[in-house]
Amino acid sequence: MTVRVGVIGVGMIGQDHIRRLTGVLAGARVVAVADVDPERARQVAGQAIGVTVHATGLDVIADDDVDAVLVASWGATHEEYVVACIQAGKPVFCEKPLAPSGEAAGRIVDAEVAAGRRLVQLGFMRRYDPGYLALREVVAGGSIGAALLVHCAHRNPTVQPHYVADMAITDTAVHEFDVVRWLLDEEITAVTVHRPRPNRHGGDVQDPLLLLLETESGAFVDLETSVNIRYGYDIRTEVVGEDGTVELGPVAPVVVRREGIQGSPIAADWQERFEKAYDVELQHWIDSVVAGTAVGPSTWDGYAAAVVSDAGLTSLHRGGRVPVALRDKPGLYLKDR
Ligand code: NAD
Ligand code: ISE
Repeated sequence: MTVRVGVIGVGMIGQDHIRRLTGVLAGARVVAVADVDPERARQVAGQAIGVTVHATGLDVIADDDVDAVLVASWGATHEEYVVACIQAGKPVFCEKPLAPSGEAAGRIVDAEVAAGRRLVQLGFMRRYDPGYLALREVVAGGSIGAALLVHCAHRNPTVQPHYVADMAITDTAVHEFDVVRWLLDEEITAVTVHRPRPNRHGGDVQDPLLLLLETESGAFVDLETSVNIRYGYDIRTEVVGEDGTVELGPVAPVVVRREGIQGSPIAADWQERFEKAYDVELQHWIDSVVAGTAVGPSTWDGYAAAVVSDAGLTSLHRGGRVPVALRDKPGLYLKDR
C-alpha cells in the first residue's frame, strides 16, 4: 500500500518532510497540500506531479484521496487540524508543539480519547536520534545508578522572524521537556525560569534563558536555551547518576587539525543535526499508518510538554518556581513510553 499524504503548512519543515516522503522514504506519496500562503503552496506543489493545492487545511483533511495528514503549520494552528483529523478518523503526524497551551492540548487529548484509538504521532524527533536512543539505553540499563541531575543546552544560531519571546519555551525548550520525560521515564513537576544578561542579537526575544526543571523522583534538570548564538546548532545533554555520567557524544565524524587549531564541524541547523532522526520518525509514521495504529510520541506526550510550557511561561513572566499539574493519564495512553 502507498499511503497518500496531505500536507498542511509548507514552510521550512513542511518542505523538508515532503522531500523525504517523496525521495527518501518508502511507502508514501504526497497528493495534496495547503498553506495560508497560497503562492507558496502552488510553488511547492509544482515541484511534483499530481499534487492538488487546496484553499485550506480543512479541505486537505476532507479530501477523499488523502489517507493521512502531516501538519507542519505554526503551533497555534495545530489544534484545529489535529482535532479535525481525529474526527475524520484520519491518522495525523503533527509537528511539535502539539499546541501552545496545556488547555488547547487537553482538548486534543479529549478528542482522541472520545475517538477511542490513537491517531496522532507527534514530531518529537529526538526520540529517534541515535545519540538520544543510546543515552536512554544507558540510563535505563542502570549502570550509572539513579539519575540525579541532567545538564542540557539547546542552542540555535538564529531564529525565524516570526519567532517571539514565548517561543523560547513553547517552541524550543519544549523539545527538552519531552526528551527529559522520556529519558528519565517520569514527569516534570516544577519549573523555574531565570533571565540572564541578554544577548545583543536577541532583539525582543529574551535570550538566553536558564530553566530549572524538577522531576517526580527529585532529579534536577538545568536547561540553557540560546537562540541567537551564531556559531552553530548545538544540542547537549548529560545525565549525572549516582555511579557515573552519560552524555551525547560528538556528532561530527571527523576532527580537523590545521593552522595550529584542532576542531570539528558543528551542524548549521536542526535539519542537519537531526536529519537521520526525522527520516526514522516519518518512516515509523508511514509504517504505523499501514499497520493501522499510531505509535511513537503521543497526544499525551504533547499535552504533558504543553503543561510544562505553561508553567515555564508563568515563571518567565511572573518569576519564581511554578508547579506543574497534569490531569490523570487516560487509559488510552497507559501502555505508551
Ligand atoms: P515556517 O514558518 O517555515 O512554516 C510554517 C508554514 O505554515 C508557513 O508556510 C505558513 O504560511 C504556514 N501556515 C501558518 N498558519 C497556517 C494555517 N493556519 N494553515 C495552513 N498553513 C499555515 O515554520 P517551520 O519552521 O516550518 O515550523 C512549522 C512547525 O514545525 C512549527 O510547529 C515548528 O515548531 C515545527 N518545527 C519542528 C522542528 C523539529 O525539530 N521537529 C523544526 C522546525 C519546525
Ligand atoms: C524549531 O521549531 C525546532 O523545533 C528546532 O528543533 C529547535 O531547535 C528550534 O529552537 C525551534 O524553533
